[in-house]
Amino acid sequence: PQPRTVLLTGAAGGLGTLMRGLLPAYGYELRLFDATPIEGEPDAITADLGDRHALREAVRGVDAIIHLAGISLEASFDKILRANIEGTYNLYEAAREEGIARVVFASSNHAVGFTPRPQGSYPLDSDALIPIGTPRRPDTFYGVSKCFGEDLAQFYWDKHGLESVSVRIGSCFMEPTSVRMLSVWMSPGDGARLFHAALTAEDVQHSVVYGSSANTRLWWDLSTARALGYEPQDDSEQYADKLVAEQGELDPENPDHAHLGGHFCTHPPQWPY
Ligand code: NAI
Ligand code: 15L
Repeated sequence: PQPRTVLLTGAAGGLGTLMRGLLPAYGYELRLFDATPIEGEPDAITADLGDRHALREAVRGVDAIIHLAGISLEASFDKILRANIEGTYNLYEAAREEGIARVVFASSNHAVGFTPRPQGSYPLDSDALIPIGTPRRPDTFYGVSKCFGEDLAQFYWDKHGLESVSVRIGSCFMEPTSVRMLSVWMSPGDGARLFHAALTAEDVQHSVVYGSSANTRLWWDLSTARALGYEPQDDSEQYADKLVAEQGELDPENPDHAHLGGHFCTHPPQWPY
């Protein structure tokens, strides 16, 4: 049966706010969790992922979890360690203790960000698309933390039978704002469709999927997402003329454009940070 009550961590963030708007239409009752208070949501749980007691109470009694909370961009290793590595461990451990059946984990394309960008004319041939099993090549400490989260999800399945879907999200915003995003954009509507599929597909064990719309300029293989029942409805191509006119096509000579992760591979220029 479809899970009914879902804990949404990171509910105050950009993606959390979009999903708060869209997921209730699928019949979910959301319990909200974030370190940042959410205006107009008096029942939201305001707590840090480092607070194991609060996390365990937050998890208690839900049917599933969508885990979005964490640092969503590059940061110092110490910050990433606390929020994304220890925080995701705390979340999984609370889920195990409370017998939660499934976690949908917000991984990122930056887990494979140093993968060379596929070249060729769009749409790419299917054998040019980056497969889900491509070796992981994180482009940041942030990307390393997403690799850790995927491994933790696999470990909790193998060790404890706790199922997960790790979604390597591209860019989920209202509209794409760069030429790179034309390839990796996930419309909010498709994001909700993919989370719904990840919550309801049977026997997912630990599945890893790319999260994007059916973009004409797609770089990766969506077949593991489609295997969950995901049917993307959107394509970023409607934004292509405007973005290409403003920014030009991706430049093979520009290091910011050489890899899947874009400027995450080249930023920040100063080390250490
Ligand atoms: P965001 O930065 O807007 O939201 C993250 C939320 O997590 C914030 O509300 C923040 O308060 C909360 N948070 C951070 N550390 C916390 C902690 N220690 N305890 C409790 N709450 C904490 O990020 P966004 O864009 O909404 O992304 C959500 C998730 O999806 C993140 O895990 C991000 O890495 C992942 N993701 C998002 C993509 C996107 O396109 N929006 C692309 C790829 C991955
Ligand atoms: C991510 O992982 C970030 O959380 C998001 O803010 C975007 O930068 C996205 O990747 C992207 O690659 O565009």
